Amino acid sequence: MKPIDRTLAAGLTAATPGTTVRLCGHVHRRRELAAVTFLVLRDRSGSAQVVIKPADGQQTPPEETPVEVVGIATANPQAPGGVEVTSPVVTSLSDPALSPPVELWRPELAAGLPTLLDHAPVTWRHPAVRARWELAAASLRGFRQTLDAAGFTEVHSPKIVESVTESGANVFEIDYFGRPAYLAQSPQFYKQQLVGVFERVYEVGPVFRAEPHDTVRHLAEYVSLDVELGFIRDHRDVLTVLREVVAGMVEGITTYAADAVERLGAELPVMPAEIPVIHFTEALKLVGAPEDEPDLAPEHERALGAWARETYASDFLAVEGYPMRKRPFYTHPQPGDERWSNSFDLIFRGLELVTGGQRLHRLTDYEQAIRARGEEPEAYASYLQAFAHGMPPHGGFALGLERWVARLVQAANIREVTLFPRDLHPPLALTARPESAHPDRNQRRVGAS
Ligand code: AMO
Repeated sequence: MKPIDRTLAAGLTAATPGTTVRLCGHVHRRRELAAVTFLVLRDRSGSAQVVIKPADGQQTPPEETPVEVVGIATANPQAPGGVEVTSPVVTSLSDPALSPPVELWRPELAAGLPTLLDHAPVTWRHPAVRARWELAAASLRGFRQTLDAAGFTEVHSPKIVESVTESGANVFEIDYFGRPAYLAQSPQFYKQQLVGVFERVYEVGPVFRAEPHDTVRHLAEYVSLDVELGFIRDHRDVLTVLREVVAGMVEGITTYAADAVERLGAELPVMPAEIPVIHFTEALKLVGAPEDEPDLAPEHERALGAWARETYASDFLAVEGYPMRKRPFYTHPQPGDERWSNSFDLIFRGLELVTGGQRLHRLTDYEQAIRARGEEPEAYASYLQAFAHGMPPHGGFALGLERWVARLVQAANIREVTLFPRDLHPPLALTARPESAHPDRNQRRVGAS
């Protein structure tokens, strides 16, 4: 891409003193002293100090106004980065900005979650808040790079779908030209079908869950990082790929978001050479849960996370063999004991981050599994076509991006790391009169885990 004639704040240190530079950004802070005004300009790379003297005859627009500053790069050991801009011409690039709902120039943002969310377009501008998404973006780069290098093809599947993929209840129904359809709960059926085409696929995209509970780890729309691959022996092969993918995401962060890591004080996980694995039955014993318990509760996951830390010095623990009765119908049973499945969850720092496993791949097994649920295979005709025409043994997983970042930065609530969260509470834009019409807004998003 042809560079634009513009010096970024972070590049100011490299500018030759005495030369003219042109910076563009928002007025981050305006400090008017008796003899001089300091303007801190913030752009995508960082911030720079601009010194305005009365003789310069310049007005300083209010904080957050976007501006162009043309001036002289001047060495000053006291300035951040050792270089500042003097004798500037400051031009507003828009109308004067309204005073922001929170003081963005303070190093720490002193705002509660409701303020943060209700003013998201402005509060995300704070460098420490922005850094959270920088971790997400760098993780995505690492995710893609790892899979591209391993022969995967990136795909995009429809988000308006004809059937429920995960479980019946938590689905958004929509009107599709007079017929019922759903917002996709996952790309599950499509990624499997595409294994028949590409053998190895991945998708990064939104998924929709009409989760009726208001918790700190559930969103109604989140970003799902989906992977599916053919010719596996069983779910352990999938776990091997998962380990490499998560290692690649960590690598992406260290390569592309080192500043964000430092700003947030985020502790990146050290990847174990192999992710420790325990069976579901063993996990229940470890946490003292009854042996007929069908799933792990959040407190069980926290206890298992602590156990993995102590026992293996690992932030990760895979639990395999979840009961078949709790897993979706496409799940492959555990050979030799069909009460259990060849599926797993990956717990990261005490929170379920990933679900994955081996899938059924024979048409007859699907027909049986669908009938066992009291449904008819015809309802899944287009999905089942792939199996009728030959599908290899395959499996995959899905990782929730927001949960990943939430655990990296130890966020108490997943909404803190989500750009524009969708949850039980209607978004501002969909409400008639934002604050007053919704007296519950300030109490929202405080649910239990
Ligand atoms: P599952 O439904 O367990 O599996 O979802 C996979 C991962 O997605 C994240 N996640 C969520 N994140 C935020 N809000 C939610 N409401 C939410 N629900 C799930 C979690 C979870 O581990 N098709 C399977 C995956 C597969 O087998 O490939 C599936 O969607 O991090």
